[in-house]
Amino acid sequence: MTYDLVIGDRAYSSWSLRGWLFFDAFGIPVKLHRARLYTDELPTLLKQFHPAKTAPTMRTPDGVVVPETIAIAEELASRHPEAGLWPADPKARAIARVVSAEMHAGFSALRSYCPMNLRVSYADCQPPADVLADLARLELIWAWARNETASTTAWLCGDYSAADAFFAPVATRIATYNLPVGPEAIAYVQAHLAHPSFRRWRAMGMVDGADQEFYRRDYPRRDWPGPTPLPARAVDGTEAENAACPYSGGPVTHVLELHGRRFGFCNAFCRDKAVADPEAWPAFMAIYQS
Ligand SMILES: N[C@@H](CCC(=O)N[C@@H](CS)C(=O)NCC(=O)O)C(=O)O
Repeated sequence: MTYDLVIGDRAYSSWSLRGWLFFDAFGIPVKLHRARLYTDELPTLLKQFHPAKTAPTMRTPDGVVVPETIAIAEELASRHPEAGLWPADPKARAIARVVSAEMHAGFSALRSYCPMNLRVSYADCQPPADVLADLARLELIWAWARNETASTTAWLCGDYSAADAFFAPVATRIATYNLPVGPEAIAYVQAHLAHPSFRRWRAMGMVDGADQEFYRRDYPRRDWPGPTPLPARAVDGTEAENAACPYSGGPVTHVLELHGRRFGFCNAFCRDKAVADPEAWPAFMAIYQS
């Protein structure tokens, strides 16, 4: 028995990203159930998770249904104290909880004007005053958390904690919409974009279904400001250096090419998420570097 987690489209579902980071970034195994937003997939799937209405929703190995991101974080932290979702130091832990709670309840102007979209980056979105006010508040509480906890890492309260997972989607909004923030906040955004779990989520989000029209904006585009992926591409055929898929060990059915070399995978999604960001996948990089 393991945890189950209902998620929405990876490119767009900011709350799903948070819920998933509580597992992936803290080494807790989970089985995912993905439903496409703006279809009946999510309500249909959630019938098995009564009384949940939103993604993410977790089911614990003993069968308790836990929707609401903050409840998922708290429940996992209680059940897995060794995973370090909250800082061990009492003051840092309190501060991590404060900023997470404010994130869970607030920043509605930023969230509605700049919905998360991991597939694009815009040069400018002309943020209105209420969005700028949300950004100012974010910069204030991020600096406060860092100062109060004397954090010497890239993160808010020492080591990466659930508080940082709560702000990962906000960091991506700053990246996607090129929002005006100071150098400390930009450094924090860059740390998120380079975080291994986040890179894996975004790589999957790049290939996780068609674009959702609701998130389309006509702002001028720029390149994604995170790490530049290695130049892989999907190719036809099944001929590859490796006989078995690096993730499942299954037979090769889909192939990518990287720097003139061919590597195989057991299905299109596994291949395409590696094409999107090869370095995000340690099992793939192990065969690439061997
Ligand atoms: N307060 C909830 C918000 C979750 C939420 O709004 N999730 C969105 C996807 S990002 C959703 O499920 N939307 C579908 C709907 O509301 O019907 C939480 O903290 O988990």
